[in-house]
Amino acid sequence: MSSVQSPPNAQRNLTSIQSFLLREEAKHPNATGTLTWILSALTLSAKFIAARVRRARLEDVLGSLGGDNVQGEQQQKLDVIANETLIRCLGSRPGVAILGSEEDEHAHVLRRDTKSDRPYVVLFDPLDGSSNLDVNGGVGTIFSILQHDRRAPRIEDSALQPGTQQVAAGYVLYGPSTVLVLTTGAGVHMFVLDPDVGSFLLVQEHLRIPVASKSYSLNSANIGTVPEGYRNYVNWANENGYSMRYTGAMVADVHRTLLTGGVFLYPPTAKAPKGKLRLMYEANPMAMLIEQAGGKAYSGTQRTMEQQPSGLHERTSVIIGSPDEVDNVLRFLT
Ligand code: FDP
Repeated sequence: MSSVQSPPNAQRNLTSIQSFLLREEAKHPNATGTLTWILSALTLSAKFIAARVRRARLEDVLGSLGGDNVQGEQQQKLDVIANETLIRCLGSRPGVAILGSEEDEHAHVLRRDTKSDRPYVVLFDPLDGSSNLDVNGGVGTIFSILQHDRRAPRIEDSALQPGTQQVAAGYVLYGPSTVLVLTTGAGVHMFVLDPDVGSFLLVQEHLRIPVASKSYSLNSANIGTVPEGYRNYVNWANENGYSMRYTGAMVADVHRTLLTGGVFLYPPTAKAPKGKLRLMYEANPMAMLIEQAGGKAYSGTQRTMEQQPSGLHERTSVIIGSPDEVDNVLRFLT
């Protein structure tokens, strides 16, 4: 009698992001489930945005709307679609007190009566790297989650907490596949959207960034106007056999750096003297992810997540990646 053979992958369990989140929640007996609900709203938004990005050329939603956002940057049609999607998905969750988006000047206050519980603040860049959209390049969504700070003088200011206070952070990369990378403070986990099933499936738990890799990522067209230390680092790296990779979308560049190592840099420039990237919904969440994966994240010589923010759209410089490569850059800055 022939025995029934297991398929080759039978040992590997299939885990959807929902079951992963429930499993994590069960590890914390006092958890209310609110954070799980918020993360599930983010995964729903990601599926929605992924579908619109994939069909963008067919649905004629590429190109700019003709207006600028609060950053003075041209708003793409898909920026607006992604922003509305996130607000619609998150706005209905009772555990969210405040939403802050790159696309909107002021934070959205959804709940003022927060005396009896401790709801969350969710900050996001709905579609990062949107200049890549028209050329079918990688773009992404970045998010940061904090607990609502009732002590803030104005409710909107509850978002202005240093990155060390984040309870969760992540990004979604809309590339050849849609990848979601998440941390809730206990490691970094990666999920890939199975478009046929409509579910994000766990592909790797406890990702670790390589300790070093001879690769740097920056817009080298700015090299003439960055502080001298960065120029010296780049010269040193070029003399030492490094390669340079830069897509122009932070999510894609940080994702590559997380998986293959190296350092991603956006230094202060003449055009952006404080740096170009936004502290609250770009630098801080990426810093939390990279640190959770064993890397480092600095803004100049200060740890990114220790900066005290003063505004929702505040900008910062960024040096983020493999611990040894970040140290190599810092050696030239001090
Ligand atoms: P974009 O303006 O296209 O949204 O968030 C800002 C950002 O992209 C990052 O994703 C990216 O790393 C950086 O700006 C690119 O800036 P440069 O074009 O100045 O290199």
